[in-house]
Amino acid sequence: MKIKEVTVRHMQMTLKSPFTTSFGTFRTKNFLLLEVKDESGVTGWGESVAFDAPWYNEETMKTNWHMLEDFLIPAILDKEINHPDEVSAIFAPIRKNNMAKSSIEGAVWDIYAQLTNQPLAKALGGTKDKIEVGISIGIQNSIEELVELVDGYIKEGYKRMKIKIKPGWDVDVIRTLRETFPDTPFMADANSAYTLDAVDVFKQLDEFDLMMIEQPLASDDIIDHAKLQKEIKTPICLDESIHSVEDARKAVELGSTKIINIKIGRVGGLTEAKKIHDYCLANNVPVWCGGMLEAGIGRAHNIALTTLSGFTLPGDTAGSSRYWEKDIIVPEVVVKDGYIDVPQTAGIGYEVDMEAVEAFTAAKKKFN
Ligand code: OSB
Ligand code: MG
Repeated sequence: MKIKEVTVRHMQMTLKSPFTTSFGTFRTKNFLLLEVKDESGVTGWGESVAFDAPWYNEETMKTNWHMLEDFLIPAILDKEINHPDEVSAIFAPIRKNNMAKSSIEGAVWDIYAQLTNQPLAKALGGTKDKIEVGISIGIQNSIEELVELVDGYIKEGYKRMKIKIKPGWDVDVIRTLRETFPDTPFMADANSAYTLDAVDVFKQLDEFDLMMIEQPLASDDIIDHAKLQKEIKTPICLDESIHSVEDARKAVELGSTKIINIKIGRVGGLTEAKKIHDYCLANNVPVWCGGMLEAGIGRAHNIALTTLSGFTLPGDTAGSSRYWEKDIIVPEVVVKDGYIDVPQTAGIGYEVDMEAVEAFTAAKKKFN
């Protein structure tokens, strides 16, 4: 294939309810959506998971636009591409900016799956026809409100509850949840809110049979995580610290992580995500697919990736209605009894709702 045209859109979609992590609150999501056309007119879609502020990592929607316009799109236009794996090689001279790279790489995978007439999940080597999903629950105003939310999500069928924690919203919260819901699989995500000084907090959390604790320490650390893991029983799962299969190998070898949260954008695309999956499968490290409050395109890519056999733990890919009044794909992603059915048509397997896309477009630019 040869990429002939890329349309970049600045999208603006308001979340149904605010989502609060230890680093801030999301209300409206600003992100980039990419429509990529090849020489035969086939269209692939990609979504950047960079937020509008550099809280989660250093990228933003605007740095992504800059990288796409000035480096990534020029690097890929008119190049002969036989397989999407070649995209990461084309982008290799450009350091980091993984979410920007991933947005275009995902669209190339979508085109490749359509050209080879298979679902994206199959093109990636996935084997499942439904995936098991959990839900990530932000910091609330009170424990009572959190208990009520959890109760609702259990009734909706979600397979595990991920609870965001931060200093002052941790041990008491998790204790109450464990007492109220003795059999529910829970995990906690700190988004780097602690240092090793807080080792006692994690020793206390050890009592509540959490599946794992996600990214307790600094986003650029794998040394202190290894020290913390030696002190506690609950498995540590790294999110922010892992940007590549090499990062994954080093963290696993050091004992910094026993489980890995794979986010396609954070690691620079589906090809690298697959490499991390393969490494972890070979080394008995369970993985699951993280989320970045995606709209439908990003969600579809996450679903396809999760069909790989090493994704043995429920991910964060909840249904569209958990985030949006109206998503940009048809049908929307639906969770039934804790599972999402994997679409069986070629490409990402969902139709793009162009009317919705236009309605949420704040700006767009075509490159060819
Ligand atoms: O750390 O996994 C995270 C949302 C925004 C930024 C970081 C994270 C999250 C989530 C939500 O946990 C996952 C989702 O529902 O998409
Ligand atoms: Mg996380």
